[in-house]
Amino acid sequence: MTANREGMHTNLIDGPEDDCSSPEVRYSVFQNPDKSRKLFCQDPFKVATACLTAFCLVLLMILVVTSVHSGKTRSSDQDSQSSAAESHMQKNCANVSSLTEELQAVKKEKSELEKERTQLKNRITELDWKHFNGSCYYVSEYRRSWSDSQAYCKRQGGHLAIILTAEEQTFIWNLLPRGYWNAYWFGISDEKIEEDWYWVDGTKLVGGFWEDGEPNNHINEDCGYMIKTNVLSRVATKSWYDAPCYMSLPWICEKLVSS
Ligand SMILES: *[C@@H]1O[C@H](CO)[C@@H](O)[C@H](O)[C@H]1NC(C)=O
Ligand SMILES: *[C@@H]1O[C@H](CO)[C@@H](O)[C@H](O)[C@H]1NC(C)=O
Ligand SMILES: [Ca+2]
Repeated sequence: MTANREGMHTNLIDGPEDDCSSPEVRYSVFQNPDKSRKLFCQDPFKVATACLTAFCLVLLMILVVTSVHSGKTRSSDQDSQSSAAESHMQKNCANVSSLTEELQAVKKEKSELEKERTQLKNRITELDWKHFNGSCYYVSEYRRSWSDSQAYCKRQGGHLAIILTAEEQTFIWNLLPRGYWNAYWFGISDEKIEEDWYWVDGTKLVGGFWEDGEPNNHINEDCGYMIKTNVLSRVATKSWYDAPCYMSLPWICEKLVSS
């Protein structure tokens, strides 16, 4: 078998009987095209090379065609992808605009609810105002400085309470809860001129319901408050003290009854 192969090999290379067998001829083919006839019958390498070249060309063409085709396919994939992305974007835009509308509606509803809440709050606040002789009085639950308390009362359409009669003083005092030292700002101060007490409406104090020994300006005290303690012997008409205006205390507002 080996011998046989070797024989074939020898045959192929040497070419047995024809004149193609000369090595000179074989290798001169490349340099001399005139000897084409001889070339043709001759070299099996040549034929193989030609075949391989042809085959290669075909392969190359197939490759090119395939790659062009697949390129096209890919770009059409990209097209469909991008159009899908586009429609997705359109959907999202539609979503955004519908959400924007919804947001607008919710905002409107929110502002209406806030309005309603304010009205309800006002009505509840109205219930906190107690009526006496043409005025309504409000006792706060929170604490503020004297001027912040006055600002609060002003926002409610009133002012810190101005107390002109013993009946009015007693009515207000009866609204207050008892406590260890329950103190409430009302509308009097001597901030401008020491010991010249004025009401918040600019009128001068006449008389008043001070505790004995008050006001004493003990630690530069320019604002008036009244107390209602746990001591039952204390009375409404001797309940006023002075205190530093920056102190945080609850307060009493007064406003005219609106007819
Ligand atoms: C938003 O888009 C998604 C799909 O993209 C859809 O299911 C949903 O219902 C849309 N929402 C609105 C509010 O349009
Ligand atoms: C009731 O109000 C009027 C008008 O403000 C006032 O003149 C009068 O003194 C007040 N009466 C009492 C008891 O406070
Ligand atoms: Ca004072």
